[in-house]
Amino acid sequence: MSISSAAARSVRCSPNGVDTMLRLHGTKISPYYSRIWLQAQLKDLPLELVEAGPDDPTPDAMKARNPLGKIPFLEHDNRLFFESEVICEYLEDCFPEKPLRPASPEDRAKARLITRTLDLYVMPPLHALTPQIRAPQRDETLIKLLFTRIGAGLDVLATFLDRGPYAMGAAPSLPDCALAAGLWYLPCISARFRPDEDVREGHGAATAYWHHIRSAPVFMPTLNEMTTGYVAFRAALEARLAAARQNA
Ligand SMILES: N[C@@H](CCC(=O)N[C@@H](CS)C(=O)NCC(=O)O)C(=O)O
Repeated sequence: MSISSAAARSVRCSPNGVDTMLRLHGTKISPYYSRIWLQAQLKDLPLELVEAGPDDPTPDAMKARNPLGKIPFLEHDNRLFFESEVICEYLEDCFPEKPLRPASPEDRAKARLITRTLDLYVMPPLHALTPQIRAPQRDETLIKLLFTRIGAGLDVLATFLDRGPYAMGAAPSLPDCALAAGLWYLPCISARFRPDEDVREGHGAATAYWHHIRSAPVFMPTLNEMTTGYVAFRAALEARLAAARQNA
């Protein structure tokens, strides 16, 4: 387990008025972890990053404390919070300075709709592809169906991205954190099947949005850091698999 050295500072949580520590457990190549990391950067929250990947062989007592068995999870003032979007909302509630939720109920509903569209209609078919990566015999019919579903999810997302250049208009807000990390992640899986195709292309406003967000100064350095982390992760994974094949 490694802990980001720069970020361990105490912060004040407005509702209970106590100095407290924010620790985010997970890995930067997780789109769910990274949406919270991006949010913390936009809000200037001093978040301590604790590296704990889903396949991390290091025994991790904190990870074992998530009943969902997933990363990310947030440790705040000795309490644990699960599910990335719940954590993002919790942080907005605790730290209302630099709000990343729109002001009106109608716009909040729209912002949440955009994130839910990503979480319910784009990411699940992408994750369903994962077992096929190393399946002894890939199910090409299923793979085709899942790619169609990812595309359909992106097309629906495009209809909700009708403001621009950010999800809710001129300034970055909470759905941008989810979308930047989620759209960044798509080819990490999809390119394992279709290396010459970028699934983010050909989806109207969703594609235009991706082109904007990937080079927006507030997101680009972090997305680049995620890419560096992903390249290192893949290299280590391939080395581990090669060693296992040799020993078999
Ligand atoms: N809905 C969850 C999804 C989190 C998730 O799927 N995390 C993955 C890593 S990206 C994980 O922990 N997978 C391990 C597992 O499912 O066993 C969230 O938003 O936090």
